[in-house]
Amino acid sequence: MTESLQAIARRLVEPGKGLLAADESSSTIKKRFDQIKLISTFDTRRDYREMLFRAKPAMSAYVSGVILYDETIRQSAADGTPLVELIKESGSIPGIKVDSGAKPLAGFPGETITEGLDGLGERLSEYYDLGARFAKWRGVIAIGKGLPTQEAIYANAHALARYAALCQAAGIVPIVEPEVLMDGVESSHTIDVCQAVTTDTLRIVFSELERARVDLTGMILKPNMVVPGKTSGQTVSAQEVAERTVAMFRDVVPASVPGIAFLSGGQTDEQATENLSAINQLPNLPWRITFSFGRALQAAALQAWGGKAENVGAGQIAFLHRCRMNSLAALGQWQPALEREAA
Ligand code: 5MM
Repeated sequence: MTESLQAIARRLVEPGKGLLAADESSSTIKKRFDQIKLISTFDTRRDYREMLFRAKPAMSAYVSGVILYDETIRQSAADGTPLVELIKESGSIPGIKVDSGAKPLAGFPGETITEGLDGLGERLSEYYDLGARFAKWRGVIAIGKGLPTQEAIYANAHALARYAALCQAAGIVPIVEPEVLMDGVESSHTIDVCQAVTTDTLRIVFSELERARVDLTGMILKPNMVVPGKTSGQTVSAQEVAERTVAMFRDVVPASVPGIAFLSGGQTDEQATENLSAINQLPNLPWRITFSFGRALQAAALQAWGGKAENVGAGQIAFLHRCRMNSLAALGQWQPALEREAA
């Protein structure tokens, strides 16, 4: 029986579970592998992702879905098992990044438009056949002098809405990711600026989603948290991040959206977890709020693995730890002492 969009969306934000964003494009995964001095090849990318997807205790207990890159959804483990099967065996849902990246927006220096709409309908049916039940598209909004422009926000929101409508027509749950960067054209902006720009962006995104007749009950929002720019020097508590982020959502995110799954955006692992936990401690949240982290779930595992077969177990333990911490955060139950205990 075909599972409804609503049922898939609800499974993605099941209490205490969240998403693993493992959809780094080839150029991004190369940058990650550079940090451990590992050459990025078809096989090393497979070995790395196989290590994560075979981390059964982490995957089964804490990971509701995995966002894959086009290469990965077609790849098999060293023993020939398709990686998609490993994900499904752990009870997690395979998903796919379907955008083809943020490209310069003509006429708007410093701003980008995410491409990938041409032929998307056909690609989505192929991905469905390959096992994907949800997809992801990331629009990127940069803060800078005079930026973002309304044109860039509208163009990206419009593309996100067209993508989301195509996904739903193909039986695939769209994850709608409008990311306001912590380090865009500049990174010295205050938390006030982040809040104003993110509010504006989300308002326009939801207005475009509604105009495109996207069913909000069959999608997941993947936003940034409201945080200061990376080099602002501003220190804010997790409580403040949480209050500002949730106040913004109450203003602009309809309660019919079943789930919100954050990106980590370059926050440290622990900051992202602490902020998520503070958010989930706030009362009367109409949405399930969880993680869809890339770096904040993978960085420690990547370091522990270091590209060596003998370190697969250590990489999986590091991955399990971050998954467990973020699961607790998704329930509002994370404590700093738990990080120290593990260390
Ligand atoms: C995993 O990174 C994704 C983007 O990859 P490309 O830039 O190579 O296309 C990214 O969309 C990711 O899914 C989200 O930003 C979440 O990752 P972080 O690291 O921000 O939690």
